[in-house]
Amino acid sequence: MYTRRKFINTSVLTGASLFIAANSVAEVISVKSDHSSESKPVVISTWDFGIAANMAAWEVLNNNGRALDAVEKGVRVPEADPKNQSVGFGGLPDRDGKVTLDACIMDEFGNCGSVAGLEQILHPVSVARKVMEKTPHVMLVGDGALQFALEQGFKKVKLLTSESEKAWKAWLKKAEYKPIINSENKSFRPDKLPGNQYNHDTIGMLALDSFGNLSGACTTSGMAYKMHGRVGDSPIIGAGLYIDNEIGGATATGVGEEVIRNVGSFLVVELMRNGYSPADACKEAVMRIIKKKPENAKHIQVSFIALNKKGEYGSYAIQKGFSFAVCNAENQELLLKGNSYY
Ligand code: SD4
Repeated sequence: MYTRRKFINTSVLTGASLFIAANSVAEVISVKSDHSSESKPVVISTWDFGIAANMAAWEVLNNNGRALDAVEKGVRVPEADPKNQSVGFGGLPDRDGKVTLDACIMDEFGNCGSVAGLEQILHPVSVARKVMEKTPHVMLVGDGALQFALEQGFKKVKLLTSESEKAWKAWLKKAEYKPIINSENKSFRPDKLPGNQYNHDTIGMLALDSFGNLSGACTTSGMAYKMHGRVGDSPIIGAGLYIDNEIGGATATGVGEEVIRNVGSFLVVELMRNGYSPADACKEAVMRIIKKKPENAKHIQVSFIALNKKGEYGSYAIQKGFSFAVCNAENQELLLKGNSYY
């Protein structure tokens, strides 16, 4: 079992590729494409912060736990991290200064739960799971979601950190809603903005457990400075996340409106049903978005990751700089650089 961090450029089709992730041990790794060989259990998740989240999920998977428990445990890590300004605690607020959270979860039986516009609760994914398990509904929003969370014993917390409040106050000076391309590539990031606020957004996680069952979760504070009440793709089953235990799962990050318009994650799973590999399915879903609005697509980021029933995985993004983390018995801290259109 290896625990050293690895960073692979999956755009290289043959031969060895060498990448050095910050504070990590460099390794030379040979990869053939954006798919893995078959393996289970396995967990994958979006962006660099997926490494820490995967490791929490791995504790469950490695003890023959259920994929559903793994994804919930995994995404709670970035939800609780105040330094991460795109998920949960410390998330950037909407234009009115309110941190509103969106999350969903889906299991191997097609059960799912979701919350949108939830305020003052640290772990929206766990509220989403309660919606799934304790109500006859799939989705609760706003005050109703908060009321339900409190009834279930969740406690109110202040989600707006001083750093995120400072960033919002700086934004208020111009108050222009201009989503900035999410990327781990620093060249996309305006220099003057504080913190790491535009590095990445949203954790989407997919897991295949040792019983061969799939589950997924997705959680976010949504697009920074959105209108109060705006809901993105992340809590919408079929858009931000979809699981079909016969086929595979997919999840999305990026400009949620485009993902919703194309029912992105459902599309990726259906493409896999029709024989596409996870990477090719993600690519086709991204191409659908680009084809519909080529001019718009130049300026936005959308990325998908997918995992199939065999444990093969892949990703595709509009813009470069998308990364996703993979954790299995061979590697606990693998970071893959996703292929992209631009
Ligand atoms: C949303 N998809 O609210 C989320 C945010 C995101 O990169 O992932 N941004 O639209």
